[in-house]
Amino acid sequence: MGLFTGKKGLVFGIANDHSIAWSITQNLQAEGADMAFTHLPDKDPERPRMERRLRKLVDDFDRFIMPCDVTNEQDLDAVFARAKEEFGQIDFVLHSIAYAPMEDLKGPVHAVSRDGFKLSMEISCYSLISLAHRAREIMAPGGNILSLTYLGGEKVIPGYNIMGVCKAALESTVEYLASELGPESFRVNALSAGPLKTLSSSAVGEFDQMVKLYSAFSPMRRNVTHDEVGKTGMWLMSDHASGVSGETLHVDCGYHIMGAPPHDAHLED
Ligand code: 0WD
Repeated sequence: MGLFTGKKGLVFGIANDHSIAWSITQNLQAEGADMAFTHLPDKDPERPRMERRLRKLVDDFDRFIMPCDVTNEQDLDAVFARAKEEFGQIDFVLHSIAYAPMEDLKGPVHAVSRDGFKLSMEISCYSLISLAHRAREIMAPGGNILSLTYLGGEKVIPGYNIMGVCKAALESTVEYLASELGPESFRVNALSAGPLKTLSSSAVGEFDQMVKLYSAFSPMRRNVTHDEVGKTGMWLMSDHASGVSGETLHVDCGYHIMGAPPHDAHLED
């Protein structure tokens, strides 16, 4: 019997096999979770690239797959209506979504466009609110929501720019949602992952430099792995973490505690 035997949930944000949501999904599946997945709607229905990539990964075990652009209310309503139909109630929602237009992400923050700011906040932060609002209607007692964040929401990480502002808002949102949904027995948490090579992170400036910094600065003198983030994400959503809510849990080999480089840090190549 697995930690997720009999548990049902929705996963938002698998773009491909490098996605953090995929690492968490693999661990959920190994523990017996029953899941449905969404992908970004394909622009060309003749060539459904996003759907195909997701299907390749989850085809053997998904309950259903649906397109969902989180900026589209109808898409969101359709996913939750289908989840209610298929599952009755759900036990967890994984929110692993972020976006900023490239020209705004490149920074500086003071030059971000009004439209770029709105879209980045809408997809990277408001989407959690819109998922939570719908999820609570069909969540089983003890259910929970997990979102993904990064240290750039707490401290200035050069190159992270507008996404840092979005993550600060997201982490605050996690706390307000946890406070509001707690009396209904629901938990809301964030996992703050160290830098991992994915589609999204390849758009963030100085990503390779960040990975080097983690290896040199973090207490464990290495960067975190996809599987470590996957395991901890699964754990946070499991009943083993039933007393944890409103938390931003760092899974970053301890990097976030450092205020200055360790004595043995070598930053050269
Ligand atoms: O180093 C990293 N990779 C870290 C990522 C460190 C710490 C946190 N994170 C966060 C990201 O900010 C994000 O919130 O983890 C989350 C997942 O990111 P990921 O796994 O690094 O990236 P990726 O595999 O690209 O998944 C993010 C997905 C999108 O992928 P693409 O690359 O196609 O934009 O977010 C989804 C989409 O699947 N997404 C949307 N979903 C629905 N509606 C939308 C949208 N409008 N926009 C993006």
